[in-house]
Amino acid sequence: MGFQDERPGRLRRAPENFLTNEEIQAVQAGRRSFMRKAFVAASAAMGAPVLARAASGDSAIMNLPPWSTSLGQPVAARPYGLPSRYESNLVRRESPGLTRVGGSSVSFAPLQGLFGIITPSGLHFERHHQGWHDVDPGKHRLMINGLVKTQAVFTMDDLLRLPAVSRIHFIECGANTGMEWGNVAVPTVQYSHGMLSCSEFTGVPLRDLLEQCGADFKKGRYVLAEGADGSSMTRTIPMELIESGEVLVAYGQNGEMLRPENGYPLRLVVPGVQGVSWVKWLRRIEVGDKPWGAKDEAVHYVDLMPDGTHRQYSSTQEAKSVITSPSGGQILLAKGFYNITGLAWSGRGKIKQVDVSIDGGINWRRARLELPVLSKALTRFNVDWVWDGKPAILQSRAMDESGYVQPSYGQLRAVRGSKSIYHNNAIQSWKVLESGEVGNVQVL
Ligand SMILES: Nc1nc2c(c(=O)[nH]1)N[C@H]1C(S)=C(S)[C@@H](COP(=O)(O)O)O[C@H]1N2
Ligand SMILES: [Mo]
Repeated sequence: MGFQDERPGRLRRAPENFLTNEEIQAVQAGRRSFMRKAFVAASAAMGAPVLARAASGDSAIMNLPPWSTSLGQPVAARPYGLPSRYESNLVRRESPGLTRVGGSSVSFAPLQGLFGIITPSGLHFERHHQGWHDVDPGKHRLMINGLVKTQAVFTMDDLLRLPAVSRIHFIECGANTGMEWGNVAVPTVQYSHGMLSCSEFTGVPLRDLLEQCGADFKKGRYVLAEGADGSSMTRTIPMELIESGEVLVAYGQNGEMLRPENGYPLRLVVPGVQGVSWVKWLRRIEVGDKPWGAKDEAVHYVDLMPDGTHRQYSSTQEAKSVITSPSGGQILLAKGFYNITGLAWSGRGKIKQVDVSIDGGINWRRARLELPVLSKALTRFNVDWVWDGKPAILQSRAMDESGYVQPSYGQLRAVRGSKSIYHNNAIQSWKVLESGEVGNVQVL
């Protein structure tokens, strides 16, 4: 559902769409009228305007546009499909607040404009410690060594011949929502929660490869995963996770090969565990009897606790949720019906319940969980809301099947203090002003 607004070449899909910086500036400068028309029509789409448009003979339905009576593009015009040119605003973005050092960079997924639970591969967030590469799959190898009977080197062809599984899982960087620890309150859900994506991954269970090599599962309780890029990305993965069969050596993402930015041709998929363990451009797996204490686990991705100690090896992403629309940077220009929608996820299994509050956590209502609800995958929730035009604070709170409930900032800080960067799963609040503008606020 969408409609053309007065500017040529622009399609609005309110209220999910995210305003461009120019639009936000225009609104802040008080030039609201040019936007008002578009937003009123969309946000009241379920009411009188829909009927009025029919009665008055809306020219967009009465008159056929020229393309309706002419020849369309041939299939050959696009051997590989692309989004409509009207969707050019829905892109990954780099946070203006984050410095980029060489190839070390982050791009955030535009959660405010996505539907369902699968992230389109071209909008999957990116986190590279040393830039990305488009690796020749014919030359890529995976070595398995350490506490194994026979060391092995697999080509991509070898791996593609083995029995494969496909599973839908979320990946979240441990640093997602990190700015909020310092109450920086970045403006949009893209920047506050966009280091999060969910795909169908296809590959071979790492357990099967280790069995094939005769791994010593008794002594070898840890596995090192090493990437081939310049960042020397290495992470220790506990053997229990691998024995469960969940950890995949994956080459597929959403039905095609991985994208280069996401580790083509091979990455580790470690469901429920923070993104850094999902080693991209995977080239070596070593079985060992103790954790390696590599830089990316001993020094990075650690949590500074209130008593001054560092919590290392945090791995499971605890239950978390966020309302993606209405969310920061969006504007409601008319009272009336809105579909509050968002995402919930847990590294411990399935989401069991999501509650939504429109008054900053005083009253809670249960949201509808949309199917499928999968273990360690994003779950879409929706709840009906009729905005009365008064200020409101929108929040969502997830509970997973282990009974864990997503904490408020007060509860999280009581345990974790406020010096952390990583692993922030607190309840997010979006404040709706009387003007309809939605912004990021922190509620304890
Ligand atoms: N080889 C390698 N693997 C890597 C990284 C990297 O820089 N190099 N970044 C890690 C981090 S910190 C995250 S959050 C995820 C991001 O995966 P994505 O870029 O596919 O979203 O990859 C992880 N795997
Ligand atoms: Mo990360």
